[in-house]
Amino acid sequence: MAKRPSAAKSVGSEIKETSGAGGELHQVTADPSRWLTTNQGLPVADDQNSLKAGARGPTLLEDFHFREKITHFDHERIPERVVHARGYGAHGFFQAYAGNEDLTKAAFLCDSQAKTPLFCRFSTVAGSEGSVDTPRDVRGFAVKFYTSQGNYDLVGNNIPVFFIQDAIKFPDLIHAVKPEPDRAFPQAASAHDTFWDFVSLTPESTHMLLWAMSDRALPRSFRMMQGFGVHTFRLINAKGKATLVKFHWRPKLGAFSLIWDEAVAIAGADPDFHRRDLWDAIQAGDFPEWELSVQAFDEKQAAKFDFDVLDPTKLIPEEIIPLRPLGKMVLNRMPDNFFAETEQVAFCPANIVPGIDFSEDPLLQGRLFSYLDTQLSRLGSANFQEIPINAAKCPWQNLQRDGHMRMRVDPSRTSYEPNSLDMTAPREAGADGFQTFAAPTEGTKLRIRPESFADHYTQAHLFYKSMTEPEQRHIAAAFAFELGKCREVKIRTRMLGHLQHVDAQLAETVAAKLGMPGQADKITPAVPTNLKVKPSPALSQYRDPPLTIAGKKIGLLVTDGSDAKLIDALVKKAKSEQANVQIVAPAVGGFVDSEGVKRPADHFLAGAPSALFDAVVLAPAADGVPDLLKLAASVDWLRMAFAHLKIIGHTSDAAPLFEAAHVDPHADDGLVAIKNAKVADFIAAAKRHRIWEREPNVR
Ligand code: HDE
Repeated sequence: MAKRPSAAKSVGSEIKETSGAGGELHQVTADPSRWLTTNQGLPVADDQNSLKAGARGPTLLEDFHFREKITHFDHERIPERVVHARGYGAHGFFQAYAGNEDLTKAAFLCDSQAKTPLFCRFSTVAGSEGSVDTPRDVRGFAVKFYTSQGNYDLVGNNIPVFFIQDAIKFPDLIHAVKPEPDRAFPQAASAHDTFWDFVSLTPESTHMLLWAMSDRALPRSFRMMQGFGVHTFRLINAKGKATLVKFHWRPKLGAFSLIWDEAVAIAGADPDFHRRDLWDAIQAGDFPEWELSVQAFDEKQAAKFDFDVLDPTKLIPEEIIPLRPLGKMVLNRMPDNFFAETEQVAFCPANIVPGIDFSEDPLLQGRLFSYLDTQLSRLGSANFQEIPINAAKCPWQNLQRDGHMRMRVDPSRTSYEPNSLDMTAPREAGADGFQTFAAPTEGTKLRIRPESFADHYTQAHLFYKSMTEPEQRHIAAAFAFELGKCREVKIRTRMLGHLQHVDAQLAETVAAKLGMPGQADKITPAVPTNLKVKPSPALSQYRDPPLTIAGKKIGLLVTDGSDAKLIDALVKKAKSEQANVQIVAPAVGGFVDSEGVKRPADHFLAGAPSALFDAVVLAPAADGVPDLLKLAASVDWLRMAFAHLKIIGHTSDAAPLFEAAHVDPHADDGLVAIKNAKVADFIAAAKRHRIWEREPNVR
């Protein structure tokens, strides 16, 4: 055992500043040359046994070390977020492109030389902190920029619209989707009566429901997810000119999704699928990137749209207002401590900088209140902004004082303004500070929804119409699944009534899948659907997907005797395309390849269903196949890869597995024979991601 220094030397712990593009955070380093101490710095002699009255006697109250240790443990948990409880974050930076000054004076969007540190947290909405990563759900996409003018938080989602138009309905929406309060289930699922009861009585949610039932609610990876600011915001330039904008994040790897059956399998095989994916990528130096863009428009253009830009259930088709790139975000460092950073980070849409301003969207207006309020109870003190992950990285000073857990020591005699005693006290910045854009407002107090928010179906129709056939199939299947989980018939018939106004064919398909044709309620919309609305092809994920396997995982099934040349060729080729090969062997101890070399495995077969991979290769040795055939997991591996429409590479020795799984190795061009370790055809095919044409035959 290492010799420790004298007790006198071991008192206290060292504070070190960690650096990195993610910024500076206070981090306490564990120093192996120092003793374990109490919180007071007292070296602890024995951390194995509590202090007792006699070897078999009761523990003594005097045992201050035991009491301190257990008391701290008893208070280790804080309330989880009321929504977005399950999340995962990373540090990174933002770098603006040159030439944004016509739109905004925000320093971090104008200085193309600066790398602004940031922290980004992705989340599911409905589930608890301990729920799984892959439920059908909206994903949060929140970014805190530590800018030179203060923290700016862009707190968005991976879907560009929302369920409700007014923040006053948010508690109702969330109460409806969370586990039903009497029975406390289902967890992390919208497929239950109370959710569908609420949304079917809230027609404004129809557009968002189409998105939530689409593959967007099943992202393949945080790294392959778009983000949206949802509301209309304002950008203000140095001349005081305002431009209305919608924010968009686009992932460099492209936007990809899981298939529902796959998401269900993953939930069991790897509940941390998305966290692990982000962790693995960043630890491997494979830093994910997103481009930040805006759709920029003015009030005149807004007035011409056939929807209201203040209505958060509406989007602006990119074909009408194209995306204008502003800069890029790179995530390049995982937090050192999940609780200190990811759990304690507090985002707030009201955290704003000069050059950006709000709009009058009533959902946004409500959010401006809610976040600070919820954080006061979640983080327990008005001083939560002093926690390193929340603290501004530019200097900050004001006259707020005291409160629970105040860390900052303000030395001044005065903490009021105006004062004549301390001329160094902080003063207002005037024109150099944040100035609210002088937007005109109306004068009468009203509890009312504007008429311009009344069309609840046209954009739902627009979305459905803009999807490819497989995307439409998935939407119909998701509605049927979720409504199928509702016990109340009246909820199903009411929802079918709404779907008739979205799209007749969708309504019919869902009714048929539910075995309820002709049972839709008659619903008279306030504004009839404009069926002539022009589709927006940009809304589809699959119409024009990037042909790439960058950032993806290939599962390679091997046995003892598998071809060493093939394995090496696949790993090399995949690497050249920025993809990753993971070896799946019958046992985790590894396997001996055709050249007699013992190699490690990344997974054992029973623990790694093919759902975990984007594409698979079956390369067992002929001798290994009889044993593989005895394992249900190996037949399932192939059967599921086929059912999940994956690209499947195979050697001729794998033929008996195909027979056992009832999969025709020539069924379509997603099944690629690999001969003589030549893997180029397989990799080329894998860039297609999935074979959609296969789907009608397998589902
Ligand atoms: Fe949130 N939301 N939200 N939300 N939201 C929270 O704040 C709220 C909405 C979003 O990773 C809470 O600190 C209201 C839209 C994200 O920590 C809470 C309304 C969008 C996150 C809250 C909305 C979001 C939250 C819970 C309707 C996309 C997670 C914990 C008016 C544009 C941030 C917390 C993180 C979290 C309120 C609707 C995004 C309660 C009242 C629309 C990404 O304050």
